[in-house]
Amino acid sequence: MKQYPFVPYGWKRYSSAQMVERAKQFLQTMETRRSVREFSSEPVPRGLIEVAIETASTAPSGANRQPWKFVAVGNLEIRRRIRVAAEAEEKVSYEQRMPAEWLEVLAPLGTDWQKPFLETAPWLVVVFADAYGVLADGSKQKNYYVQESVGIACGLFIAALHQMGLATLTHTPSPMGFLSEILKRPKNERPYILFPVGYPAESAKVPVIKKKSLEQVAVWFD
Ligand code: IYR
Repeated sequence: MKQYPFVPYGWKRYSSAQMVERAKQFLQTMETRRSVREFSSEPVPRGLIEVAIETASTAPSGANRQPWKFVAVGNLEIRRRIRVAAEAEEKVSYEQRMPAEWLEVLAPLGTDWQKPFLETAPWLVVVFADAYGVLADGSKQKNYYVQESVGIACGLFIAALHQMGLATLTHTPSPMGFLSEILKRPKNERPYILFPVGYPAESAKVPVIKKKSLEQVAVWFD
C-alpha cells in the first residue's frame, strides 16, 4: 500500500515554566471530575455534545481505523426505552448474576438496578466499537486494537465533557445487546459503554472516595 504524504508536525514548544503551569492546570481540572448519578433534566445544547464527540474522535487508534460510533440520544421516548431495557437487565444482574463478592464491593457506592439517570439526563451517548469495518462493496475490513482505541476515545470524551462543565457517568449495563436493537446498529458495531450526559442535579451527591497516590500507581526506572 502507498504511504500517506508526510508533513512537518508543527509542534509548539512551551517554556519550562509554561509546561509546569499547563500540566498542573489540567491536573487540577481533572481532579475535580466525579462520576455523577443524579442529573438535572435541564436541556444541554446539541452543539456541546458535538464538540465532545469531535474531541473524543481525535483519539489515536489502531491503523487510524477510528473504530467507534457515538450514538447521541436526546429523544425522550428512546431514552425511556433504553432505561426500561437497561433496568430489566440490571435487575437480573443485581439479583441473580452478580456474585456476592461483586455486590459487596459495590455496596459502598450505593448503586442498585434502578437507573433513573437514563431518563433524567438530557443526553445518552452510547458508544459502539466497530469489531470490523464494512467497505462500500459490503466486504469486511479488519480493525486493530479496537478495545484500546475505543477506550482511549471514551477517556477523551469524558475529559472534554468535564472541561466544558458537563457531568457524566460510565455506565455499562450488562449484557448490552438491547442497545443494538433499540438504536438499530449494524452487526459490526458492538455496544461498548453508555454515557448519560447533562448537568448534575442541584442535590447531586458523590461518595467520598480517594484516588491512588502517585507512589501507588507509578513505578520508575530513572
Ligand atoms: N453495571 C452495574 C454494576 C456496577 C459495576 C461496577 I464494577 C461499578 O463500578 C458500578 C456499577 C451498574 O451500573 O449498576
